Amino acid sequence: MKTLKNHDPDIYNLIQKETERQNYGLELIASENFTSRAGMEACGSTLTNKYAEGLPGKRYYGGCEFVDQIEDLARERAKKLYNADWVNVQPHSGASANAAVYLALLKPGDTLLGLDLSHGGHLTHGSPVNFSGIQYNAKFYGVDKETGRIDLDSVRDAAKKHKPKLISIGASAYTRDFDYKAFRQIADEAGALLWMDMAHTAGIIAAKLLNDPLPHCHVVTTTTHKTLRGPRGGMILVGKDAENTLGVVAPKSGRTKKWSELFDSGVFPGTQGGPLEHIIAGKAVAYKEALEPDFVVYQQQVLNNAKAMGERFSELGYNLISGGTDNHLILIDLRNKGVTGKQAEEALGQAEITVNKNMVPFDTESPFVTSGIRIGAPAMTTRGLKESDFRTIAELIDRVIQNPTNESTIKQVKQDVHAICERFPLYDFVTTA
Ligand code: DSN
Repeated sequence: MKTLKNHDPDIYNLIQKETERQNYGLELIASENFTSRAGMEACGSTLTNKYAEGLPGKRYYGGCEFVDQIEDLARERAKKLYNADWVNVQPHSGASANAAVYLALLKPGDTLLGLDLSHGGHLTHGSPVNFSGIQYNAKFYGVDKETGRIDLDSVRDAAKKHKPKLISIGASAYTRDFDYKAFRQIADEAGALLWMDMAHTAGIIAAKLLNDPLPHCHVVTTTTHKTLRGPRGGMILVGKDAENTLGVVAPKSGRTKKWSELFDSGVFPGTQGGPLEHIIAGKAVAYKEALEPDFVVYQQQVLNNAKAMGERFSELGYNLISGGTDNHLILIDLRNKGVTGKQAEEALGQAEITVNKNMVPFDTESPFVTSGIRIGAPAMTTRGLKESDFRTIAELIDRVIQNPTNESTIKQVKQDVHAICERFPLYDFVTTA
């Protein structure tokens, strides 16, 4: 970044500091990861200069011959990765992908049914502070108080009671897999459409280590930067069966349209303008990487690491929601440890361990304070850590949580954190200490 260093030292220096923060800290936010240098080069390329509203071959601007090929490659690779019939790689984020799906499928006031945010759901699945809860009539299902798992009978009851037009699956803090076939049966019984937001688990699903939503859902959305390990962005997919067996009537023309056409127009012109072709190129790089056999090895290690960390926390007397994990994250209820999620997040931050405070099901604290923390394995697994390292991480976190205001403990843990980070360098261009 020599040019940036000379041209704008303020921004250059702050980027350096952030790179060092990433390199010398334990990154355990479940939704973060480290994308490849190749992907970052694509994202930092001349493609950022190009307007390309529309789709490959059907643009509203000239000069799109190369970005068309890039976006086509991205689409083909994503379809291969998920065995999808159709994909749109233009959403700027997961929230944008979800907005396009809502616009395509619902009218304002229509009812949707999703997982409660405080039980692990997501803001865009109907939270009252988000457009999805403001614009639509959002109803929720939750997890069972005893098991911490989604109880399908209660989902069925909620679907019968509320008669939603759309049922969403997907979560940002749920540690178990989903039974898509059973959800589809519930949706069919209620006359609802079924949508999976697989943002958190997209990489694990691509590696076929979790159930596949595409054969059962009418539409699937995701981000590209979490377990999938690409650049920040979103994507919408339709599975082969969904596309072939279902037709819908578009409200204006009355013509039978494919689902994909509705979602394409939900993205543009519905909710976005020009696509970010530089990011789409970065996504294409990530899909290529995800199609390599090594990616499955990585995802299996993520699962092994999350499990090992969860087991060590349980041995140390921590209360894991649902008792453990099937995926990349664990959710800990800290109430028996006498600290809130906010206190834990702050104390761990001082030791350069980055986690996020998180609501736990049936939480007694506000969303700003919370009773829990969410801890994920994807980012540190990318750096090469294995099960024994994640058990050590659980022990470091425990030391801080037992002594959240003890400066000497925090200092010692920070030294141990740096020692781990030095054993597993992030990017080879990080040169300063
Ligand atoms: N903010 C993301 C997460 O942390 O799960 C979801 O959008």
